[in-house]
Amino acid sequence: MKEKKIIYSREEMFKMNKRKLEERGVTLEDIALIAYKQQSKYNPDIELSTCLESVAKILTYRDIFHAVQLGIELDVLTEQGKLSEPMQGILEEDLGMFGIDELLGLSIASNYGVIGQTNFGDIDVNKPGIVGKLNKEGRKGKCHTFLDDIVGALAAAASTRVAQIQSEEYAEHDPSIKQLQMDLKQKK
Ligand SMILES: [Ca+2]
Repeated sequence: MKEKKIIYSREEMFKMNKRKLEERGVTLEDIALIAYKQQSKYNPDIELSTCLESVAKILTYRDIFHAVQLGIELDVLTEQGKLSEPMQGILEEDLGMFGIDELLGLSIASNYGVIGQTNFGDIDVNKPGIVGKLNKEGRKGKCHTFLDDIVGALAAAASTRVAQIQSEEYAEHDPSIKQLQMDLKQKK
């Protein structure tokens, strides 16, 4: 039997994630916009491009790749009526008491600690931008049971990552912190 490719490089995982999200009507810019809106409340001088960069980075991680691919696959199979009962009906109806979709989202956001989880909760409740759009589409025949949580979690992760980078930059500008000087060239 011919061996199947199941391990992908980070660049391949990024491209596959981007394509899969786009096939389901979500661009990386849509996700970055939510992260930007969330984070600019605390850091008014952040830029959308920084958020977009974070979204792209997050989409290269293996754990996140598996969560994105699995969640979207389940949505697509549900839309095609290919699951068996009881899951076909539960996912088709986006049963509120189901919760495994939120759990998958939470597993993505948890890569960025408690703040990542809190930011995911905020997006889950308020449904900004593309998350709200997916939610509405879900009530009109499309199945976005997993996708809305995946997208919300990616935005939360990106937003938290931007906050972490900002804190790091802020710390570097603190005059009370002495920078480590490592001149590697002189030490042979
Ligand atoms: Ca959902």
